[in-house]
Amino acid sequence: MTRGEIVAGCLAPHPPHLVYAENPPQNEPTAEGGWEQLRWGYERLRESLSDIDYDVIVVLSPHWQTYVGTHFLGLPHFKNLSVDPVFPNLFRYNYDLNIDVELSKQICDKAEKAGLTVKMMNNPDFRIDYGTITTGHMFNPEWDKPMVVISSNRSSDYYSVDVMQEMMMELGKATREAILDSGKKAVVLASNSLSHRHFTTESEVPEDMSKEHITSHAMHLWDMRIIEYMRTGQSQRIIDEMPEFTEQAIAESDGGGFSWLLSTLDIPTYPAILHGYGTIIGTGNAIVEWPVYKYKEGEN
Ligand code: 2X7
Ligand code: FE2
Repeated sequence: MTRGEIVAGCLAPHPPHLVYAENPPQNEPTAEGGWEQLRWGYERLRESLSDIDYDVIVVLSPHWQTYVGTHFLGLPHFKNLSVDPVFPNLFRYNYDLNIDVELSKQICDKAEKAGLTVKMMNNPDFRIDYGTITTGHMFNPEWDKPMVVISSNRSSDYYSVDVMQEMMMELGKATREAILDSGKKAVVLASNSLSHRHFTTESEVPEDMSKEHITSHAMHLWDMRIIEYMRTGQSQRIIDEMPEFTEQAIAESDGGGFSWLLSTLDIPTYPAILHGYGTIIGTGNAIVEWPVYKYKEGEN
């Protein structure tokens, strides 16, 4: 069998406002636009990968929170209504999602062999979280590729960011090895915002962009620092500073996706492409692509 490969990795944030502002037929509420900088960023990401061939999208979402180990969606098909618990006024999305169960199981088995606690999620009535769906929609609005969906084991809450990161580095290695063994071509997505301190009240018109800005200068400085590391191939510095970043910027990297992503990519030293940055209710969000396809992945 030919060796599989990771063709690209992306930071692909999931504020439901992005889907709301797009007005797709699957979402019930309607908007007058908003958050264009980020939505154009997703357009650029999709365009950048439009000629790249791949079989499966692998995503880790911080809003599927599991406290005993890492879980994987384990049935071929999920169809239901997903409602954001905080923003039901913005996100009521009818999803229809296909899962690559074979690859999910392969990653799950590799992770178990590495000593992680894992579980396949086989409940057909399980509601998929809005993080997975928003990232899934913004990355691939046609929903024409199967996905592997990985939960966020909340070890940063239960232990610490350092313990979380160690576990996510292992999960990333297991994910990578399973993809290479599978013979498939995969895109890996970490679904998370950067700085995550948000406003506590919503403006009357949620898409009123005159109200949108970062919550503080300190959050801005952290976001720019991490973006600069990504753009200059300094992934190891991100890993090294992850505990401080996560704690000081209340970053959504607490869910483990960012550490997992960098580990699946083998801590890349080449520059990532920044497709867009913008704030959503004060949080910092970057759309970033690591173009692995330019660097001959899978030949090692
Ligand atoms: O889940 C989110 C998020 N990460 C950031 C901003 C707004 C809403 O939801
Ligand atoms: Fe979130």
